[in-house]
Amino acid sequence: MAYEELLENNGLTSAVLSGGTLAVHSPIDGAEVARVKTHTPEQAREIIAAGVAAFAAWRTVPAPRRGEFVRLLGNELRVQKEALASLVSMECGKILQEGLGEVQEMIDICDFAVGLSRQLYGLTMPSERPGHTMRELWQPMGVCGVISAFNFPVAVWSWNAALAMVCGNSVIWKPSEKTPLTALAVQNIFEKVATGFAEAPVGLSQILIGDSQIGAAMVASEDVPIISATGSTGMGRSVGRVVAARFGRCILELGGNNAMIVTPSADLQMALRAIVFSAVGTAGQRCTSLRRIIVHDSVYDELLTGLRKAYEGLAIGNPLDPAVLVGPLIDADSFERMQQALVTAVEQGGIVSGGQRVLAEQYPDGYYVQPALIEMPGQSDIVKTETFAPIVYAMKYSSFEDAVALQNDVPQGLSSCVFSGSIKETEHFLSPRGSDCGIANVNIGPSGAEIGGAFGGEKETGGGRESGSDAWKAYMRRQTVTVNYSDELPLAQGINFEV
Ligand code: UN1
Repeated sequence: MAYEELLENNGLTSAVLSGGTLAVHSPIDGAEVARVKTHTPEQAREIIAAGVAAFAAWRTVPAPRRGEFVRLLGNELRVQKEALASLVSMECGKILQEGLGEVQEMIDICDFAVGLSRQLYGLTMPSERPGHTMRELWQPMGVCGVISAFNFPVAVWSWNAALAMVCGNSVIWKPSEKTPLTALAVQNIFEKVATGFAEAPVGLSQILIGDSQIGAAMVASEDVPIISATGSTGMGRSVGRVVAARFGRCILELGGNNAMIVTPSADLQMALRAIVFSAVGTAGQRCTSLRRIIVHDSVYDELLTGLRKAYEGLAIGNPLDPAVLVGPLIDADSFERMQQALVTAVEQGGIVSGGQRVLAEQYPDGYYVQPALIEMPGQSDIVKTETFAPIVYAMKYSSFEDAVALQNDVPQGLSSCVFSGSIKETEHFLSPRGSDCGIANVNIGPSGAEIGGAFGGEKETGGGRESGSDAWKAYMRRQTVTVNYSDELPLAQGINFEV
C-alpha cells in the first residue's frame, strides 16, 4: 500500500500536512513521507494554558463519566485498529503484527481505565479521637505531560492518557520527532470522540510537536505537575532533575538491559522461542528487549546451536509484509550505534555471529540488519550498556546464585526472566535475593507485558510505573481528611492545650 494511502486512512491528507518543516522518513526505505508542522515556544505556552483551562473543567466531571469518555475512545480505536497499526509499522518500522499488538494495548488500557473510573478508592481509617472520622481522597492533579519514544509511538500515550483522563487530568503529548504522524493520527481519533462528548473541554488532550527544546518548555513548566517520560536514561536524567527542582512529579520509564537465565531444567525449545521473540522482535528496539542470556554450562552448547539455526532462518524485510519477522532499524544513527557496539564487543572478547547490514541494494536508505548473537567471556562494559538494536549477549554460569548476581549487576532494572523447571530456582529468582527488576517472569521472555500489571523498573530505568495495578495513584494527589462531628475539640496524641 502506498504511504499516502496509509496516511489518508488515518485522516492525514496532504491538506492537513502541508506547510510543515519537520521531515518524517519511513524506516522501511528511508523515503520522506511528510513534513509536519512544529510548534513554536509561544504556541507551547498557549497549549499549556489551554491544558490548565481544560483541567479546571474536566476535574469536575464525575469520574465514571470520564470513564465513559475513555470507553468511547477505546471503541474508536477498535474501528481504526488496522489503519493505525499500518501507520505505526510504516513510521517506526515494527512488523504489522506488532503494530496491531500496540494498538490492542491502547484498547486494553482504555478498557482497564473504564473500570478504574469507578474504583478510584481511598482508604478509611479509624480516628483515635471520639466523634471523628478519617479517610483518604484521591484528587486530580492538573496537566499531565507525556513524552514518548519512537518505538512505541502510540501505546505509551494511551497508558498515560487513559489513566490521567479518568483521574481527572488533562494531557499534553510530546511525541518523538521521529514519529509525529502516528501521534497526529491518534489526535484525530481523540478529537473525533471529544467532539461528540459534551463534557470534554477543548484542550483535554493536546499534542506538542517539535524538538527537545519544545519538550523542555513543558518539562520546566510549573503548570504541568506530572511529567511522564519514556526514553533513554540520559533523557530521563535531565528531565528528572528539572522536574525535581520544581517539586513536580515524574514517572520515568527509561533504559532496560533485560536478561534471561536458562537453567539445566529449562524447556529449551520454549526458551529458544522466547529468546528469539524478545531479542529480535521490534528489531531489538523495545525497552523490554532481551539483551543478555545467562545460560548454565550444561545446556549452553545445545541452546546456542539451536539459536544460531533459528537466527539464520529469520525473515528480515518490509515490516508490512506478513511473512517478515524482523523489520528495519529506525535510522542510520541507530545502525551506526549498533555497528560500534559490535566492534566494542569484539574488543572485549566477544565472538559475534550476525550483525551485518542486509538488503542494502533493495533499500539503500533503509537499515536492515541480521540480528546479532554475541558470545561473551564475561559481563564487560558493553554488555552493561543498552544498545537499542537486535544484539543479544550470551554468557555461561555454573551456580544459580552467580547467575542471579550477574543478572542484577547492570545499571538498569526493567525486566528479567528465568527459564527453569525447578521451583527452588524460580522461587529464589522471585525472592528478595532474586531479580532486582520491576518485572520478573518465569518461563516467559522479558518483553510483551500485559497492561494489567504496573509497568516500569528500578535503578537507571527510573522507578516509574505506568499502566495497570495501582499505577493510577501516580496521576492523583492523596488527600488525608479528618472530620470532627462532635461538640468537643480533642487533640490527637491526647495533648492538653486549654485556651
Ligand atoms: C517500551 O519498549 O517502551 O512489555 C515498552 C512490552 C510492551 C511495552 C514495551 N508491552 O514489551
